[in-house]
Amino acid sequence: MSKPAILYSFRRCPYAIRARLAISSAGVPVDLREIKLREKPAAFLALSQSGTVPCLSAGAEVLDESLEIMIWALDQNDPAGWLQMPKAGHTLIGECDGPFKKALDRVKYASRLSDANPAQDRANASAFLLQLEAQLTAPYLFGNHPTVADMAILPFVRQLAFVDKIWFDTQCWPRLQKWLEAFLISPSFIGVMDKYPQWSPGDPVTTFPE
Ligand SMILES: N[C@@H](CCC(=O)N[C@@H](CS)C(=O)NCC(=O)O)C(=O)O
Repeated sequence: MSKPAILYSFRRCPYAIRARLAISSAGVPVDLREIKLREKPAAFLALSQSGTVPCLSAGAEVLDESLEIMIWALDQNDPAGWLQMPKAGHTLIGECDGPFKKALDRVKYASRLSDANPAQDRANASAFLLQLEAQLTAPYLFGNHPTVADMAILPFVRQLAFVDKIWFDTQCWPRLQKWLEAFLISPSFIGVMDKYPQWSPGDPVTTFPE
């Protein structure tokens, strides 16, 4: 038996959450190493070119991008059919990771910005959310079952929603609100948000999913 892949992760990071969601759906066991971004372990820095989480080491392969990690897991096993997604899903993920993430960071860290413009930044983030609202004619972005796009994007929508939940909940995007609420109470999401102690070299293996 080959050794399980190692996943360096950080519980609250939306990129790491999407990677854990796919690994959990695939049921491909990995050795999870929870790290702190302010205290990155040497073993992680030696592996990750970008120094970002998630980072997966599988044999000779190192995957430094959350989307690659999702595909790596789902290519091995995809019981829920997350890979059955039209091309438009990749476009949506690209918009999430590009302009939306930029707007999200500006909303989230407004107090740190010298040129903060909360109304404009919220409007920029909302443009993507309204696009999702229009797309959500079924329970998920592309029909009745979730795809990689849902699971890649939801952790970022969650992050924006919780910057100011009252504001988020009072906007006119009912399908988006329902989509997020269903995700937040889903066993898939709850199952990847367990807390793990910070990893140190020599610690016993933490198998994820359990
Ligand atoms: N391109 C990467 C981006 C991951 C990323 O930026 N993760 C953040 C945490 S949410 C990070 O590790 N930042 C490095 C740091 O804060 O030092 C991916 O999709 O996996």
